[in-house]
Amino acid sequence: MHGYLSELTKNFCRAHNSRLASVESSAENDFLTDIIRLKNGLTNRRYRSNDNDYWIDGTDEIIEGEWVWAETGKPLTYTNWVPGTPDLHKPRDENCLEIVKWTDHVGQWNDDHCIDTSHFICEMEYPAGGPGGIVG
Ligand SMILES: [Ca+2]
Ligand SMILES: [Ca+2]
Ligand SMILES: [Ca+2]
Repeated sequence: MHGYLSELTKNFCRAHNSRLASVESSAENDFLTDIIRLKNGLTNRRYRSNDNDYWIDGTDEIIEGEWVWAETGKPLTYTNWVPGTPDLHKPRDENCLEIVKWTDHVGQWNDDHCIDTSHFICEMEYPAGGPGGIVG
């Protein structure tokens, strides 16, 4: 599923009793990484570099360099940045958070332009409180 990181995306998640995913642990990130690998048939081999990555709920749009989960405003407690990110190169332009499927970096995080069209991940709480996700 494709969508702008926008109210449209958030409304899609809400319509499915979920919200844009916040990733608070390596276990949760591993869970999503496994799904992304499965969906894309990824091994560690090269994939098409022009393909889309996956938006999650993080942003530093309000204060540059201070990453928070947009839904709650809480700071990120766990991060999994691709080495060299968040970008120092024009950082003000890249204020939204995505999980990438770049070669050798599948499951790591990158900051990117919020208006880019990409996939996104909604998250829904299971009654047991475990990690859950809809990856579109
Ligand atoms: Ca979560
Ligand atoms: Ca930024
Ligand atoms: Ca970046």
